[in-house]
Amino acid sequence: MKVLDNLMIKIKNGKVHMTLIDPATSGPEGSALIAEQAEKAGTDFILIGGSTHLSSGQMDAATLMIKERCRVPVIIFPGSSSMFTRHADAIFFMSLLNSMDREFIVDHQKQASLIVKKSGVESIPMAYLIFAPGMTAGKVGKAMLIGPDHFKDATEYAVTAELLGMKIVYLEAGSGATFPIGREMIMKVKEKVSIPIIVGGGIRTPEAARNAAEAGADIVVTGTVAERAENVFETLKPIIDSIKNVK
Ligand code: 1GP
Repeated sequence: MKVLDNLMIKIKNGKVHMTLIDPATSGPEGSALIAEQAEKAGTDFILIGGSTHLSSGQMDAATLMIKERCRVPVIIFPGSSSMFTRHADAIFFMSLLNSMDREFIVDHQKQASLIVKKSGVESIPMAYLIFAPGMTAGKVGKAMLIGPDHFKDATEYAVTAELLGMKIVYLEAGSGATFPIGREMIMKVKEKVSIPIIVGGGIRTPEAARNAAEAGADIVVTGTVAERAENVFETLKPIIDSIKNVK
């Protein structure tokens, strides 16, 4: 089954959790370890990537190790055109709609397009919106950060994504954000779009994850919390359980 079909079925049946692993932080071995524990804790998908530049060789090495250790589908979450591996199950072919620089809206995508198409790796069109505080993703992606009460901007971008045919919209506060995207923001965006919403950045507790899910996030992403955890399973299990109970 295609990754997007699988994801849509999961979304119909409840909330979805994705674990973001950045091989630039964890290395191939560490990435595989996190993935294995995250799978045990009930994560639905592994996202591999981040804002730090990685070569396709580094992406290959980490993805192959992850796939040796767990069966959860692996989706590339690229920060640049070279962050691709044919060993992944899918790629979020994404555009940072609120970037000031066309590089992140369409140029990296253009550079990677022929390789991605030829590889046969499933491509999932996704809009990426970066909110304050934005962190490294906001700086690297030269984002015009969406403020906590800029509801109109956020909903307009999200509806634009839907009308352009994108399958998912990702609301990003930035990895390691001091505060996650607020409830009201998620609710306002959810009200206006019918494509699934991913929320991530700064979610470190079961309460924060449940908040995002209750407000309307279909998919909740956590990254840093697992990278920093002494025990990845013990840390992720309550976070994942907290969203799985939300209807
Ligand atoms: C970053 O939204 C993800 O792209 C995850 O953020 O690392 O803060 O969990 P955290």
